[in-house]
Amino acid sequence: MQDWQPSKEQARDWVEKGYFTLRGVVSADQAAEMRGVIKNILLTPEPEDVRTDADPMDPMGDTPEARAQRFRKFNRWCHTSPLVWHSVHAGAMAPLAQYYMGDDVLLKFSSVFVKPPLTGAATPWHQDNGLWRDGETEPFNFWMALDPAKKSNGCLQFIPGSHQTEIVQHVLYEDSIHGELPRGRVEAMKVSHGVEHIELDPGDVVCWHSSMWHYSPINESPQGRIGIAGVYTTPDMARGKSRPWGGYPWVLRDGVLCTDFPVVEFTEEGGEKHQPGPFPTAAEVGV
Ligand SMILES: O=C(O)CCC(=O)C(=O)O
Repeated sequence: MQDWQPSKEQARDWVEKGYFTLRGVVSADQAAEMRGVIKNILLTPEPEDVRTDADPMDPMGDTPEARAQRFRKFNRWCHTSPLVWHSVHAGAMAPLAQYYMGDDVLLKFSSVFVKPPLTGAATPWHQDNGLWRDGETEPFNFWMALDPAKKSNGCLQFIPGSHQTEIVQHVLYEDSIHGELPRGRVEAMKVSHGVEHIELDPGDVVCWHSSMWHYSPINESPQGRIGIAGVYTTPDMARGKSRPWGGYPWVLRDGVLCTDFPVVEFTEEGGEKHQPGPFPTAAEVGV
């Protein structure tokens, strides 16, 4: 595995803005292959049998509307696809994982964000650690575009510098699809810090701190916007926590890339357990 170093600009953005972008982490052809694998799953009949789980943070019920919502996201899927796993999470992104997390790295979470043409739902403003509710600020988060991700089809938006805030209590509004940052605070942060649209081409990546405030709007365009995300953590952070979203696959062990497939999961237990409870409603906390 090759070493990786941020450019001066990336290093500065990481500290000051809380995120940076990288171009062409995988080729456009590799991105197209991965998109094909994901579309095969989306287009397979009875997709509820093949891992289109509800967001585990807030199960959305089993009504037809709720099932349709699940298409916005496959949770914890990337390590079950050998192509995606070896190309990205334990592939092109592993040198960055080593640079930021050290020689022992686990994948805490992975998702596919589907955001289909014309119907793709918004992801509300949130901090990833505001959804995890485990107090962790150190994991390293990334999102790779497989389709072009542009303003027109609902690219990610970030509030630069918002990674320096505390982990804010996330709440539910009547129309929330999962916990979200209090809407009044988001409006105030947008005014004080501004918002940046993260436009990416297939194979480009954005990386961010776990406390970063981010969002994506609905997709009103005819262009779909598939992207894959991952969160890296370490055995030290994972140890002693129950892992409510399932096991954490090993990515690097003693600096060596884990090439096993199926993946090998970190299994050590002990210490304090973490099991997130329900989010309070906005009315309950008065926001
Ligand atoms: O793809 C999106 O629209 C949302 C992604 C996101 O919020 C995340 O990966 O944490």
